[in-house]
Amino acid sequence: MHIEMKNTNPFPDQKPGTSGLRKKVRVFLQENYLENFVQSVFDTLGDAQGKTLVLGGDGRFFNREASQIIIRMAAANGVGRLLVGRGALLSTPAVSLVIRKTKALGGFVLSASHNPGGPDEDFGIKFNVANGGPAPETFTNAVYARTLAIREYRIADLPNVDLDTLGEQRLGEMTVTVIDPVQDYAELMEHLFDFDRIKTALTTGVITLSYDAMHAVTGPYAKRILEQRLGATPGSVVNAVPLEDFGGGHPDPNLTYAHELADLMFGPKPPTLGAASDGDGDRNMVMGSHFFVTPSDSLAVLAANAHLVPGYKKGLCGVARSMPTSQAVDRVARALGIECYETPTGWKFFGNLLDAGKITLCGEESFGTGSDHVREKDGLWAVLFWLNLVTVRKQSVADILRDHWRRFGRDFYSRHDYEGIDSEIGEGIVQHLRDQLPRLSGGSLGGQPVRLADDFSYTDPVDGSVTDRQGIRIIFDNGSRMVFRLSGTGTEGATLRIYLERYERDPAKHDVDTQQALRDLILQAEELCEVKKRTGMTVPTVIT
Ligand code: VG1
Ligand code: CO
Repeated sequence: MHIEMKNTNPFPDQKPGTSGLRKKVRVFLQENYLENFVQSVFDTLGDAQGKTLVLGGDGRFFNREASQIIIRMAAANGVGRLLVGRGALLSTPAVSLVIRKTKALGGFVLSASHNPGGPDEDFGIKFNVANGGPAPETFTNAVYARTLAIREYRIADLPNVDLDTLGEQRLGEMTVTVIDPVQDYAELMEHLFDFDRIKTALTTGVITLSYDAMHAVTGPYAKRILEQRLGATPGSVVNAVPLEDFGGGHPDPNLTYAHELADLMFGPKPPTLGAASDGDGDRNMVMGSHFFVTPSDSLAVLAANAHLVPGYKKGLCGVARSMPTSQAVDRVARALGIECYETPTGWKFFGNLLDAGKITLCGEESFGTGSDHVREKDGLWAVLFWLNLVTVRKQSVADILRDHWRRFGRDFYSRHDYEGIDSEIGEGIVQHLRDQLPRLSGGSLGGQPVRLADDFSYTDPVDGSVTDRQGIRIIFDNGSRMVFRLSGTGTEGATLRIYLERYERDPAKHDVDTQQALRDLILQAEELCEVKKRTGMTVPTVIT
């Protein structure tokens, strides 16, 4: 095997965001762009000699070509064994699982997640470490520093590997094993959930299901598990073939982008459960007949009912949520007498808590839920959890939620996104908010006393690392909150996210429309951050 040392020049823009490096495909297609980043990961890893790595992606445009490049670079960097999903496909939670199961050094996930795909759209790459989770900031910061200094990379002069046939191939000193992307994952799910009971409910028609894979990576997983293994009626899984451009859509499971599913669930004959997942399979949206479950509520319901599911019947050791996620799960944790941790946005912050056995379940408002079974959020896992719950509780999704609110109260919650803002204007909005913190802290807004106004800072309780500037939060005396932050996953300009939350104890008021219930807060938040004045936008791009 001939190893080439190629000269290169650094790119200034390879700082990983909330979840890896995401750029337009045309940026990734620049000569040496991908290679620089991958070599910087190898340089940061240190000795990969003889070690095992995992590689897979969500099937978007450039997934296969990028995989071939990474395979040749892995060979040149001394990797002993590389496990690749067939067709270069692996969902994000499946990568996490395979890393853990094979005790690999880590793995590359090729995905820009919920961002659209295709030649004019987005591509992304993320490195997960030995615990199966996204690399922590110490690692990604070191990779970034390396990308700014890199002068050469190593690549083996080898032909393309056949990625469509299962089994082993020899590549110089390295073994490439093409694995079935679904098998390990399906086995783990069978372990965690009551497959027999769910199967009976599905095959007897007690429960009906529609799952929208959005032409992204979970199609093959959902077909195999939901239809073939659990007996859901053929056709229950729709848009199941992964496409390079996701059929032209945003593979983002929310009411705006998963409108096909939303129309069905709010239509004349909805199934018991409706669900969708994103590009790389780590997000989930759950709906019942004529009912949308907010991700924050979903996390709270899973926590409150976990003991009903085989994999969690011993109870939970603790839970965690990202800071902007609603406080619904906090109420459940209090009732269960367990700890609830509040972390910055991004799954990497849950890793230490999971590894240390401090939490069993965790989640984010952005349609992400997961547990200690892997170190990523897991879309299909959440759907199976819900399937298990509706089977055992013999109630509709809506009734499960209404019961939950009666017991714990309801956290009305919504996120308003303003996309494609000029970056400087976006930064300006956040700075403007920061400037007002001293005035707000201990003061009032719209006549309501403010209990706390700050820019969220997190000290990791396991390793003591501090991450600051994670979002402006304004918390009122009555528990209502507004949070502002800029997205770290976009590839064009800035996206401002405004998160709004109000608690309502009174069951007589639980059926109010969410936007109506949050109206005052929404108006105050818009005025405070001056989003309309500064951007000229009159309405949010997406409301979830
Ligand atoms: C968004 C979400 C965040 C999530 C991240 C990655 O980040 O808000 O909660 O962890 O996407 O999800 P941001 O910085 O744009 O708000 V995924 O499914 O893209 O891996
Ligand atoms: Co994702």
